[in-house]
Amino acid sequence: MKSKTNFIFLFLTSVLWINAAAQEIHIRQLEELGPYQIERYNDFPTVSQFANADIYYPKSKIQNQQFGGVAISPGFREKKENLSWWGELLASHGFAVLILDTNTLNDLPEIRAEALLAGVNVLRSEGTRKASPLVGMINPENMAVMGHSMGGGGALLAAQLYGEQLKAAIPLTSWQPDGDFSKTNIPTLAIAGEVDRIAVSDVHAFPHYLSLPGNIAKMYIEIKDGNHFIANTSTGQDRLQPNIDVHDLVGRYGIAWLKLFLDRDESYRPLVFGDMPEKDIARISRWEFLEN
Ligand code: 9J3
Repeated sequence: MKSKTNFIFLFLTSVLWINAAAQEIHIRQLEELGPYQIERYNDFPTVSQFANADIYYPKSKIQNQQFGGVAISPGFREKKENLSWWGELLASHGFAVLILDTNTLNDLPEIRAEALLAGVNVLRSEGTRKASPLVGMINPENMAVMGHSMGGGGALLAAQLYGEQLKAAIPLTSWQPDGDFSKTNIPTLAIAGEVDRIAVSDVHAFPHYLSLPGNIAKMYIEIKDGNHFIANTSTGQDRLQPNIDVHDLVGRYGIAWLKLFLDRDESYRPLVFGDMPEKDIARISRWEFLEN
């Protein structure tokens, strides 16, 4: 009897231990480049809503494998290079990613929202254009928008205006005065910086998050000591430089959000809504979510 209890105890603890270990491996795998080799091109038919773009995509060995798509807009006076690391990361994990340059560097969020929708539609049409490297590779149903600052405001506006054409939004240190996104109906992950002096989180990202309705999946992650550029590429440019390196953390949540809500892969749910590892708890100043 005693040994049977011991056996059950050992069995249960080892199952829990194996689960925890598997989870840790899973977490680490999302903090670096993923399994796919990355390809990139920019010679697709032009559209009027943005100037040009880089399209990053996973090189697949599987015939007719389809991927979801993500359109990304940079912020005020920024270029696509300021978000290029997302293109590489997300493509390596199995997404087609279009990062655009706006028509003018000063385009307001409303214009960036239209550019993002056009970007999503470019990805869709690249999936059917005969000469496109992406022909047959795009799942036109699985589309998301992202953006930094005014591009984050644009992503929120696009999510609200065109939600029926999209599956998820990820605004990065979003900027939109008096932004009210209460009509949004797609899962939205908001990333913010505690010491953002440009889009102050208490004025922009946090109220944006709070304005989202209570019946959708939504999450707010605020990076402790993080500036306006924590989710940007580290380019070395003084003005647009992340002050601390949290790409592992925001990258992991970004990938997991898209795996869960674009690809509908439920195995990522614990990575999104489960406990945050201790090492990351220490790096955030505010974290709120509704799972729904
Ligand atoms: O996209 C952004 O970084 C917003 C910055 C900003 O405050 O613009 C004011 C004109």
